[in-house]
Amino acid sequence: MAYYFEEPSRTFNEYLLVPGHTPADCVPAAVSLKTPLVKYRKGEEECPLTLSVPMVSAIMAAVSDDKMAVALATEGGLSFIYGNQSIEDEAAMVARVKDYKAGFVTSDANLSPDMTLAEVVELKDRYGHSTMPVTADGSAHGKLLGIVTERDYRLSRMSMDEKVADFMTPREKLVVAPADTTLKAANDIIWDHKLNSLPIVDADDCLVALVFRKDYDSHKSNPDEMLDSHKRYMVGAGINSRDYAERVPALVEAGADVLCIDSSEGYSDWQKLTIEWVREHYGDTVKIGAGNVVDAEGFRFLADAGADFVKIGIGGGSICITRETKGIGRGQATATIEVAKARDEYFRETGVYVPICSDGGIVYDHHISLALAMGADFVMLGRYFARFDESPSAKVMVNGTYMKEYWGEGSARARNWGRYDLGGKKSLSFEEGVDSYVPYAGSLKDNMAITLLKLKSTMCNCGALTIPEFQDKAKLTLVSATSIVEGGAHDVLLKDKAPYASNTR
Ligand code: RVP
Repeated sequence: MAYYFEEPSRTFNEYLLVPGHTPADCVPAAVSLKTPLVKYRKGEEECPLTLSVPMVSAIMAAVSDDKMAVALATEGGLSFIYGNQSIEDEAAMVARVKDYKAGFVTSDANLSPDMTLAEVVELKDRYGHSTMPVTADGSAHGKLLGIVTERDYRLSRMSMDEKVADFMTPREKLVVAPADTTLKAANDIIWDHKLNSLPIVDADDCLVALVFRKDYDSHKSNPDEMLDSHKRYMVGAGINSRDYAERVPALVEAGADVLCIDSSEGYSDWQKLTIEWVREHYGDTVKIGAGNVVDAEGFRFLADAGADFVKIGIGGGSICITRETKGIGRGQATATIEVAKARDEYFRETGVYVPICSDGGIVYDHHISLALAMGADFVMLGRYFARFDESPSAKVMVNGTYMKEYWGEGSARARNWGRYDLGGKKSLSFEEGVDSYVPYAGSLKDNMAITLLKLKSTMCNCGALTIPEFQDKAKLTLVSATSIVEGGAHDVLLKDKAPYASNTR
């Protein structure tokens, strides 16, 4: 006979935190959000990899590329570069994060000398940059021939057919600096020569990067930055349970700090074999997470297999339709609570603490607080990060509002069938995700600042200054359907919804 769980499958929306006593010294500024990313012998040794803030970005093409990874590592979280691309492309993205030097910008709007003024204006509108390098082949790292800024052309006086070569500031008039220049030295040159930007060139006079005067203040170091022992940004990478023998070495070589097997359902021999292969070839030096699971059995299987962390969640992602198509999954709150209990039991038995990550289904900022209170060590988010400037997807205007595109890895658009594959004929694949828009929300930095402040404030309400203390002290209650109504604004006429506030008047 089938096994029946006693508890219904519940979501974050069905829970609330009940405040505890807040001591006078328990203020948001005193809260630490540090949390373990990989397993360790708690009480005996330090966790070898700790996140400064408990947020990682999803292993998705619409979310985690090198640009997102740099932005998130700067704020203390970590991105897992998506694995649904060629091994070379994924390794190159990882390498770009490791090579990234704060303040050294690889130009995304570049000109070649035979382009016209019309094309310059078009590129300026598209990228919003007024400084564009001119290289022999029009690429970001071609031989530097000059620079075009708004000072080089006058739209009212010049023909739109005029060639870049005829109005650019040529190479011989530019101040440049060599590739090994530090950010401090670059800024000194900018100040000494009263420049707005400084091209950095290699020994062959090819463009490496640009340093901008306006960025000077924004590159002072951030105490939460996720840096490795060489002061490079840290980055994770997604792998699958098929081509790991080729993909893992390439990612390790490129400098990935941690890997994660990306699968919609991780309680399988395929994951065990993948972890075993990594252990056989790299011992414990390569850290690897596994998942996703939604119950204690699944957790125990992956922990025993040697996973460095375990990811929780099936069917709760905003773009995920796995529960509808296959009838499998579990409410994210219930899954997190049960797996957290299994993690604690495993620790009591073995002395090894295997961190768990609640993945998917975070809609409101307070869902992050709930997931952590329920025992998650960190959370993985897709929709949340997809809304920001730094996500790889296109920003588009839909019905007068800016949106970002966001699609599931199981959608026809991503064609990441491997994530959902259980072997057998590829032609039998079906969709488990959708293609969608999410409202554009601006910069990652601004949004994370608010999210993290809310989290710290909630922790203080519960009398906690650290995440382990929060998990220990949290008191959670289920909510009734009617109390959910009570929890929002109710029985008032909201001003921005009222007829007189409508902009049609
Ligand atoms: P969300 O943050 O709710 O957007 O969820 C993101 C998560 O959804 C991912 O980390 C992944 O586990 C899951 N996902 C990604 N693609 C799909 C799909 O197409 N079904 N699901």
